[in-house]
Amino acid sequence: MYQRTDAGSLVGKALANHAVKKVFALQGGHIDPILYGMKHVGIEIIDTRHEQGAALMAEAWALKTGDTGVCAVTAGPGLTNAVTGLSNAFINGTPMVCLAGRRPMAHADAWTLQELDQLRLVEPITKWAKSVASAERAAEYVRNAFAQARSPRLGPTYLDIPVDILSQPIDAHLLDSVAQPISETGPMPNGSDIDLLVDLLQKAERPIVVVGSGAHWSRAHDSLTSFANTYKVPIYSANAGRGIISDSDPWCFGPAAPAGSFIEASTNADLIICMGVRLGYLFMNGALFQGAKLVRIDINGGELATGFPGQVNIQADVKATCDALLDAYKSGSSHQEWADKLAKTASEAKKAFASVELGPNGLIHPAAAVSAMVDVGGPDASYVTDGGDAMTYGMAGFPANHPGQLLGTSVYFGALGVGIPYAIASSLSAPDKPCLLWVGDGAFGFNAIEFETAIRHKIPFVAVVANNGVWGMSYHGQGLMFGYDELVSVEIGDVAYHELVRSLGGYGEKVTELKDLRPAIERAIESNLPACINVTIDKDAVSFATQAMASIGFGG
Ligand SMILES: Cc1ncc(C[n+]2csc(CCOP(=O)(O)OP(=O)(O)O)c2C)c(N)n1
Ligand SMILES: [Mg+2]
Repeated sequence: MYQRTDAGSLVGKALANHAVKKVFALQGGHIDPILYGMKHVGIEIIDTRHEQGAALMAEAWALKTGDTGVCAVTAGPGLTNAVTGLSNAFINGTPMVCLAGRRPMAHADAWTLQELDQLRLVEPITKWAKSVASAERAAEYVRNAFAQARSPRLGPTYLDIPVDILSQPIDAHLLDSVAQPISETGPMPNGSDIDLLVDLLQKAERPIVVVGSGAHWSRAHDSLTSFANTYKVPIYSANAGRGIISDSDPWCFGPAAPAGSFIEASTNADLIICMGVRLGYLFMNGALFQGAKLVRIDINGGELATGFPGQVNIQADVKATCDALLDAYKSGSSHQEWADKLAKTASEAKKAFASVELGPNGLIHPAAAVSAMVDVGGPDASYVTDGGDAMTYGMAGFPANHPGQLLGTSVYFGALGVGIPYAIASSLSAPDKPCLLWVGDGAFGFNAIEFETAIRHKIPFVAVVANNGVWGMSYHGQGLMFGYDELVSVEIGDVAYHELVRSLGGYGEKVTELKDLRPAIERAIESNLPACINVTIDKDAVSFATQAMASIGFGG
């Protein structure tokens, strides 16, 4: 029996005070006291097969719930394996805490087990990185790790505890004085900024609003929806901002991406208000926004100063800004004609997507597979997508009707492999809904062994694999930029992914005909097991996003 009261007990108590219910972890002797500390306060540990999976699941848990995700990894290689997940969260601005083990302080620089300069490793990929200085102060450090993760701009923090400090016995009374979390409030907009925004919105003839992850983290769902319907402004959403206003809302015009009506909207608008959205290559480095007055709103001043400049810059929380705009509403100028025009383009694009069936070689087109998944999953399922071309079709075709409903490969960090860990955390956070993952065959490979984690923990989801036998975005990127006559390192094998999953104890089927796909997905959902539908996809279907990227010199 583990009966010690130690720094691990303080960590467990501090996590419980922060309402942490689940932690994603992979065991190591350097973190055993933390694992026991968490277990003793009733925190469920989802133990993974690779620390990349643990870190990505923690990030996805945060993206789904709006809370702070937590992972725990062991010293040295445990941490190096988590680096991709931490970097992904850092670039995405997702709040999470990575707890790590570390070699004993007393054995520093003496060739002990799993020695590494961990702080220097994580400094560029975390907002805040510290090592606990004494056993008694462990809970104080945990509290700070959460507060730092949730201060503008949000992101991952890192805390390690040298194992000799971690396992040192402490006075049990210290558990009674573990402090409560720091409360959060984002910066409020000031009155003159709101007056200016109201004036701009009234005078504009063709306004649009683009919302990003900042809208998700400020929990702006209700406020943004009321703002859009009151001021009657078309809203486009990106990244974790997808679903902050429901795709089914009449003022939501879908993703801020080269799909639907966004290009028409952004290149013809006279006013573009960006709320909590990072302006980088996703918006063609400013080329899409050239004709409009650009207003940027973000909780972080540094973010406003990065990327292409706005003519008006407001450092404020998205929800607080929408609330203040609603309070200040006087009378609206109607943007109905402009909105109708955009709605027509959006609905034509939707119809075109839905009508696609086969690719140039007569095999299933990725858009058709995505449509089949939506037919079965319906408007409320959890959707995840990962891959190159595959992901761009998923992002264009899946609904985002509520916050966190749709997760995908980070458009800025671009790390393939997030799909399976994201799907596991998605299913875990919304267990009453089916969870459907649309994943490239290349992207599938990185974290495929996490199917075993899902099977062991009984976390069902259906991975539909876009099996085109190539790193498709790379294949077409090279083909479009350098010619299809000479390609390098873009082919992968035709693997029986469904049998791989079956061998682990999951459900699996292979599909080659479009008519068989819907029933196969239905059977996979009914199995209530982690499942894999391996679909033969036409490799010559090249997405619009890949073509747009190749035009600015990116080949996947
Ligand atoms: C971890 C990682 N490695 C490599 C890349 C480069 N890359 C971008 S897209 C892509 C191809 C993705 O292929 P797949 O997952 O099969 O999807 P497809 O494009 O074929 O639909 C590659 C290799 C990356 N973005 N991330
Ligand atoms: Mg592929």
